[in-house]
Parts: sequence; structure tokens; C-alpha cells
Amino acid sequence: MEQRLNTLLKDSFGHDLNTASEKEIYEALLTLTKEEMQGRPRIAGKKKLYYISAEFLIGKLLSNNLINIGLFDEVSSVLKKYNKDITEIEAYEPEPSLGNGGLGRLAACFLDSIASLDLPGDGIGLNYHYGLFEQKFKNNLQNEVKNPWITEKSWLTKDPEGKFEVPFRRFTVTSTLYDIDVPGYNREGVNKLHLFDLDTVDETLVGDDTIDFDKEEIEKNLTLFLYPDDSDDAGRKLRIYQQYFMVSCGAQLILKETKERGGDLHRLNEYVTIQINDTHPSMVIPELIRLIQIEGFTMDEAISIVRKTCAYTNHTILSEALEKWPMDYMEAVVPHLLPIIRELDNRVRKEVADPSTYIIDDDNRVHMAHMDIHYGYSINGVAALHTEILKNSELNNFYRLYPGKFNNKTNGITFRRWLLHCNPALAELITEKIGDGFKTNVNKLTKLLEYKDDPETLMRLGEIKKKKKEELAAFFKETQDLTIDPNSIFDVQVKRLHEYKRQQMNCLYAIYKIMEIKKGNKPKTPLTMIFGAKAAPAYIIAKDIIHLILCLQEYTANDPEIAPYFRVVMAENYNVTKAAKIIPAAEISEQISLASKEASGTSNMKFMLNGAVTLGTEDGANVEIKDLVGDDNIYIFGEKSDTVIDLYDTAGYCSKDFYEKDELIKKLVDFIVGEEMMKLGDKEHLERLYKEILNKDWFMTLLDIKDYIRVKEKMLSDYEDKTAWNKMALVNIAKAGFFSSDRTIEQYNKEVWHLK
Ligand code: 26Q
Repeated sequence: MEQRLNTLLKDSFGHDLNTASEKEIYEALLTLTKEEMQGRPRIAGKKKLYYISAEFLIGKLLSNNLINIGLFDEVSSVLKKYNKDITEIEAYEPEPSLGNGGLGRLAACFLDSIASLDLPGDGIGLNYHYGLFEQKFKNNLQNEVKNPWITEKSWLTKDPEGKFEVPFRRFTVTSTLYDIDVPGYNREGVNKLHLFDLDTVDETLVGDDTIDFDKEEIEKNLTLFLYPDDSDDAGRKLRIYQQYFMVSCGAQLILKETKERGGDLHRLNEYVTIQINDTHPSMVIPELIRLIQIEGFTMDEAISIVRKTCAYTNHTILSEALEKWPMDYMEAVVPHLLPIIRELDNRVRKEVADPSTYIIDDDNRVHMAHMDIHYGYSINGVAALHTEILKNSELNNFYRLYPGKFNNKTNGITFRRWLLHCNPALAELITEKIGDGFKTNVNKLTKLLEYKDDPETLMRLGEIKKKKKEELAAFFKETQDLTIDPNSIFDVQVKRLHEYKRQQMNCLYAIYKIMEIKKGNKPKTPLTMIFGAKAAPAYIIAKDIIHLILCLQEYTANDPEIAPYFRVVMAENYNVTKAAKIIPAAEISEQISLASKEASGTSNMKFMLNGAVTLGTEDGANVEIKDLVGDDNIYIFGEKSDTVIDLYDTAGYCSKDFYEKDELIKKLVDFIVGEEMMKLGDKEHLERLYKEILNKDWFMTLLDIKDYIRVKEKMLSDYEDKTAWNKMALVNIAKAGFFSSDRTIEQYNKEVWHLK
């Protein structure tokens, strides 16, 4: 190893491990790891999975690839000999920003698990050059700039075979394919992530430090950004271009590979299964039907083949996120798909009496999810509660048609990244206590329960947490010049900014805390509230909430009565890399979405695995966390999903009533436009947010705020008994095994995919 590294450094830079810079060492390790993976066999089997997704939030890969191929320890110790640290070396790797949040990160965890279970399964997605924007704070506001993550040397490998033609109405484009190897943990074989790129993409369309570009120049811009702003028509059309480009390339690749493997297209479903990640890749259904017809099949045959091949995962019940594309948009972009979509719709109309399930609605819009459900063989939700809501309310009309197609696959996370990599000291303590069997069989984590009353183990858990808190405090200081006290309680909410996730409710708690301290009720242990969140560039209220958080950050830092007891901080540009630093340092995991709205959540699982205690509503996978750890090891508050759904059905919630009838609520909301905030912030943003909460509050913040405050206060006072707290942490870690994405993938395989 040492010699190989020295040779690589010599050949590329004329250096060795003594003289090379950290960046040069990074590049040498990248080359070494890539070579090692390229020498490995592809995972094979008769039937192969293709996981198609518009997002793969893979994060930095060096450490994780080294862990999976079994070279991490060796590399670390060689580096140590030269006084180098692998984490500092990895800092030179740019993070690919190929996803927004949960759905994209889930796809990345799944790829890791699929390979680790030795199953043949590749990802198919797009190679966005600037991905999701990089978030920069200025004047307490979010600014967006492009994130050029592709450097000359990277994990991407060009595949000369990946040239496909994709026809659009006005022109035809060609693709270039880049692959990233996906090694399994302790396995010989590798799968691939296929990222299609536009042959004619032109980076010069985007200036420095901006995300603006000419949206009409499709032949140059198609793979520049992930989900560009869809607040205007041009943005929405570009999204259809992206989606069709992805699925057309994907479908062509699938058919080509199947034929090369000797597969018979008549029985495509015996060779291939396609998992459609949300509705973004749904056009793969009509596209496959089109391509199979070109191969000489009839429409009937093509439909019947595709129907047995595609499966769909739903990630949301929010109607604004369920894609419905106007027919005239599709006509303008992909007219050749319309006869097929019309045919699919006509067949539904002949067979089904219920118009609410039609693919094309009365307003001439194509409901992508409807197409997936009628023409896919499986539909799944991503947590038990979410699947029940799909079956019993949101998609009940479909459930009654096809009860057998519906199934649940509760999400999971890869423990390689979210424990072994991000919290090695914790992994080591677990190994010391129960052996390292948990690394390949996560269910063994329950053995830790034997130590739940062991003072030494509990103390060590506390020490590991403390160390992570100190590291995070140093990181905030270094990167954002923010001071936080490692002896304070770390209370964390990190996730995309969305009103249903209710960061604004957490802000109201912060305001409560400020008012209490001003009244003289100082907390026994100081509290640090840590936020991290990007808002979609066109999502006005979400950006207003960020503004409020940043104003609270400034206020709590500068008020001498508050700062020693309470701070609000917000991590800039929250991403996978930051998650791996923040989550292991967290003590309170905020999972406070309005019940019924968060399909699953996956950070809740990452926090639990790292020994944070959940403060949450009975929503998404929180429900399953609660069932596993028991009521004594979680803090639950708020109205339940049945009540919330009922309130929506009856239009029974009025935020102003709560505001007017409760003096405390009124004071908290008024603070948003009070003199303290107005002094620091922008009137327009703060007033808009204030009015939104007062007059709309679509996600019912004021319904739950009092119970939230009550339970959070109880949680903070329970923290004072450190032994009891660490015991809760231990129970959470011990019970986290269920949330391994290996379990999720085993279930997909057994119940949906049926790969070897
Ligand atoms: C759709 C149409 C137009 C514009 C944008 C979109 C769009 C883009 C991204 C819709 C949805 C997304 C991303 C959704 C997402 O991340 N969902 C999360 O998926 C996780 C994995 O299943 C769950 O844990 C989360 O609960 C869910 O919110």
C-alpha cells in the first residue's frame, strides 16, 4: 500500500508521502481506489435491478469506498505514519450535490446496500454539472450560487458505450455516460451508478457565483442543474426535458444490456426490474413501450411486458409534489409519447369506472403517479404510517382497484456511512462491548441492552458524545466564526426547509426560551439550537423562515443576557458532509413535522443510531422508532395524523383562533415582528412570515406549539440526570438495527424485485 501510494505520487507529481501536499495525496488515493474497484467483477445474476432516480445524494466517496473494499484501516495507518489524517485528506474531495434531500440520500444508501447484499442492481440518473445550488448566507438571507463539483480527477469514468440519441420535438440530442463504481461492504463485486450527461452541455451558460442561466437553450443547459427553478413555464418545461432525457437514455441502456446478456425481450420481466423513485422517472413507462414497439412488438405486447417490469415508490402525500404535467407542455417537448399516454389512459377508461384514477384529467394534465399505479406491478410507501395513509386516504381509490399491488417498505440508512464512517469512536465502543458481528448483522446491536445499567458504558457513551460536540463546536468556529458551548445541550433540526417540517415552530420555541431567560428563568444547562436547511430558490416563505433563524442567531449571539444560556446557530450549506459532522454531536433529534405529512424521514434514523433522543410527532418513521424504543426513550407530542387529516377534510383549523385565544401564543408570534427582530432583520420578510402564520399556517404550527413547548421543557429537565439520559441514548442505539437499509433492501428483494 505504502509503496503503491509512493509510486502513484511519484508518477503524477514527482513527490512521495513525505513531500506530497494533502491534495496530491487525495488524488493518489482516488486513483488507487478507482483502480482497485475497476479490477473487481460486476455483480451478476439472471435478473437485474435498475433504480432510476433524478437524485443520488452520494456524498464524498473516498472513506466510504475504502471502508467497503476493506482498505480503510490500512490506508489510515499508512497516512498516520506520515502524520496525515484521512479526514483532512478527504476535505479535498468536492461533494457532488446530485440531490435535494431525503429521496436522493435514500437512493445513495440503497445503492450501498444493494451492492453489500451482493445483488445485481445499478442506479440510473443524471450528471448535473452544478447539481443543487451552494447556499451562502448574506445579510441573514440565503443566497444561491452554483456548485461546480466535477473536477479533472473524480470518481466519474466515461463509458464510451453510453452514447444514445434522445429525440425531442424540435431537435435530437446525444448522451455521454459517466459511471461511478459502487462497491459492497466486504464483498468482491461492484455495481454501477450510471449518470447520463448531455453531449452538448455548455457550462459557459452560467456566470460565476450565480444559478441564473438561459432556460431556453435546452441543447446546452439540460444537465447543468438539478431541478432548476420551476416557478415559471420555462423552468417547468426544462424539467420535462431532463426527465425524458434521463428515462430515454436509461431505457435504451436497459434494453441494450438485456439483449447483450442474451435476454429475450418477450420476457423482459425475468431479466429486469425497474424501480421508479417517485414520479420523476415515470416517463420510463411510455418510453419503454415506445422502444419495445420499435423492436417489433405490438402495443398490446409492449404494454403487457412493461406492466410486469416497473415498480413505483411514493415519497409524499403533499399534492404540490405529486407531478401533474399539462398535456400541451408534453406535446411541446415529447410529442411522440402522447399517443402512448393517450392509449394507456383509454385502456384505464375502458376498464375502470372511477374517473379520479384516470391518467389524463379533465384539465388535460397527465397524472404521473396514476400512470405508475395502473402500469406498474408494485406500489410502495416508505414507512408504515405513510403506506396506511396511502391505502386508506390519499390513494384509496387505487388501493380498492389493486389491493395486492400496495406494500410498505420502511426506509433505512446505511450503517457504513452513518455509524462506521461518521462515528468511529462509537463503533469502537460497541465493538468492545459486543464484538464486531453487528457490522454485518445489525440485529446484534440489541446485545448492547445488556449494558443499559452499566455505569462505565453509559459514561463512555457520554464521553464520545462530548468529543463529537467539541469537534462540532470547533468546526462552527472555523467555518462560520460562530461560538457554541460544548457543555450546552445540542438540540438539532437539520433537513430541507419546508413549512410541513415546521422549522418555524422550532423558532417559536427559541422565542419562548428567549422570553423565559429575560424573565429570569435561566436554564440549568445552557441550550444550543442547531439548524441546517436549504430552501428551494423560489419558495418565498421557506426563505423567510431562514431569515428568521438567522436573525435569531445574531440576536442570541449578541445579547449578553441570553448568550451564556442560549444560542441559535445555523450551519451554512447543509449537505451530506456536514450531516456526518452534525448528527454524531446531536443530543436532541427534532422530528416535528405535522403528523401525516412526513412520509418517513431518514435523519430521524441517523440521529437514533448515533445516540440522540427523538423529540417528535407521531409521523413517518417516528412511529416505528417509538414502537421500538418504547415511550420511555422518546419524547412524543402533538396531534395525531387522524386528527390532522380530519382537520383538513373539515377545514377545521384556524390559526388566528389559537393566536387570539392564547396569550403566550400571541406573544411568541408577535415577537417575529417585534422590535428585536425588526432591528436585525428585513421588514418585508418578517412581516410576510408573521402574516402567513397568523392567517394561513397551512401546517398547523399553532395547533401543536403549546404541547411542543411542554414536552421539550420536560426533555430538557430530564437531561439533568446524565446517567438516565445516556441510558436512553444507549437504548436508541441498541434498537436502531431495524433501520439499516440492508433490511429495507432485503424486503424489496424478497417482496418486489425477486433478484437471485
Ligand atoms: C416535484 C415536482 C416539481 C418540482 C419538484 C418536485 C420534487 C422534487 C424533490 C418533489 C419531491 C422531491 C423530493 C422529495 C423527498 O425528498 N421526499 C422525502 O423522501 C424521503 C425518502 O423516502 C422521506 O424520508 C421523506 O419523508 C420525504 O419527504
